[in-house]
Amino acid sequence: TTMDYSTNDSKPTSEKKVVAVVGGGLVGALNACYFAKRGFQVEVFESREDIRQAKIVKGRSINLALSHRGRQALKQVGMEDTIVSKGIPMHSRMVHSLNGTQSPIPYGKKGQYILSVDRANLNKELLSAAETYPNTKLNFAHKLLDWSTETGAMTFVRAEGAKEEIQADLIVGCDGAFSAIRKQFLRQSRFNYSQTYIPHGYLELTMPPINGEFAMKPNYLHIWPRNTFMMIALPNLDKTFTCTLFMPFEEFEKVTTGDQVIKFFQKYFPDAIPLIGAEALKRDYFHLPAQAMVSVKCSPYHLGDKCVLMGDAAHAVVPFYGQGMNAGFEDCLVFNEIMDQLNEDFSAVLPEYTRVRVPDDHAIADLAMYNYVEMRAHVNSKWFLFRKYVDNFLHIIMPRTIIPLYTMVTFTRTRYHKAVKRWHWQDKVINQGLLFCAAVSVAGGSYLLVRYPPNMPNIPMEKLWPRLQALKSPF
Ligand code: FAD
Ligand code: EGU
Repeated sequence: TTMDYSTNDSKPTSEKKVVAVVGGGLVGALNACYFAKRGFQVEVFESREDIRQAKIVKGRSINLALSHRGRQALKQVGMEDTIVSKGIPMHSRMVHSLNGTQSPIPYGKKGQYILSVDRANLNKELLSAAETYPNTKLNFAHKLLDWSTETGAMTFVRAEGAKEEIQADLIVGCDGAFSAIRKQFLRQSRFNYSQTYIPHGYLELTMPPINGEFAMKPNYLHIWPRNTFMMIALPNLDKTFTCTLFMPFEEFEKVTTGDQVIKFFQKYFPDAIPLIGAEALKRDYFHLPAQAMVSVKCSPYHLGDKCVLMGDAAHAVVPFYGQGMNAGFEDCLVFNEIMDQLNEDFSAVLPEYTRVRVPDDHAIADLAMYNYVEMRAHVNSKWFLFRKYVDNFLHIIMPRTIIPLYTMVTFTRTRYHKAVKRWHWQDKVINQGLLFCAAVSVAGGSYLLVRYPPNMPNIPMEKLWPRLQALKSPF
């Protein structure tokens, strides 16, 4: 038999260091697989109970758009096929106009698509995958209270309120946008941090099947762009759609009765009323309050050789590019690549991870915020359709020169900051192209005028004057 010495799995587990992954959400669970695959002793600490046993999981979005970066990260731990097989491909957006017209706009070439995946299922599958490694232990109902930057000791509160102290060689903070691990970073000198709540909130509504079938075409990301208001719907395996309504909290506050909800939908999303159902809409709209959205940027992502942040803990982004989870998954993949390059030496890997990853995560945070501002400011359905047509058209006539930004972001692993740079460069090329076209038109037109002068009646000046006078006053 042949041995594969290229992997780092050769050391016996007992010699390997202990890695504590704090947070068993999407990124934490995936990270557990990555560290377990390398042979570390992995301990996952999650504040919630085991979601695989819990009945209903409250909290954020029900489904998410999974794209290339996320898939590549899943592939590396052998999870891509499992997840993709339970995802629903979305080949195009379906843009809903106010008058009910639906216009599809493909994401790319045939065979290029994103996937609608169920968040809870994805989380469960990743936790179970992590658990298949004998060197992984999942600790639920462990809420991190604080940790010591001196000793590295973490303090957890258990369900009954009892406290527990735990030590590890490396702490990986995957505890989301309101990270408790990050609190210690904030006390460090030269740590940069910014957090911005946007004025919009979001609300999720379920669109049930009609006669056992999807109420709208299933293989699309449905979108109702209405400037300040926006709705998005992603399909689920149970033939429902999850609609996410985005609008300013100020507007949410104005809608307080069932009748006002119907009035509001009649004005902005009339075609969705019969699909969601007027009665369900009146009820479900008030089921949960609108949720806030926050954008968090910070740097560095590491503290010495002891602790590193990944996923939303390092960079919460607003959901207007469908990249939060994808970027978080790519964090794990990039960290893993650096672990290969630098032989798992934490004192070298952690700073390198910060150096490589901060510019990219900051770039996607900025892009998502830019798209939020853009959509809110002037994106109605006509403008959205127009922009996407122009993007696709330019790409078709100059496939190598002009690549739409969302294509680089969604369907490639082009580093986010490189994608932004290229986007600016493409903008310059397009503008210069337009300027060139304008110049050619003017020059060509002038030439033709001189070469083929139009046959003008030759009127002497003294006869022209009275004519002009006549034009001015018809009386
Ligand atoms: P989380 O999913 O927040 O997980 C953090 C985990 O840590 C949780 O399980 C939590 O219980 C646990 N935890 C928290 N505090 C502690 C503590 N003190 N001790 C122990 N455990 C703790 N992304 C996409 O890629 N595509 C999309 O289409 C998309 N759509 C979105 C739509 C909306 C409306 C929103 C809000 C987000 C969307 N995202 C999307 C972003 C995506 O949800 C996040 O980026 C992703 O969930 C981040 O994963 P995470 O594991 O870093 O954080
Ligand atoms: C928001 C909420 C359409 C899931 C951005 C596109 C999103 C998703 C777009 C949510 C939009 C907006 C892109 C994808 C995706 C588009 C994208 C946004 C999934 C620029 C569950 N966005 N989202 N862009 O191009 O690249 O279709 O909640 F409306 S997937 Cl805001 Cl590709």
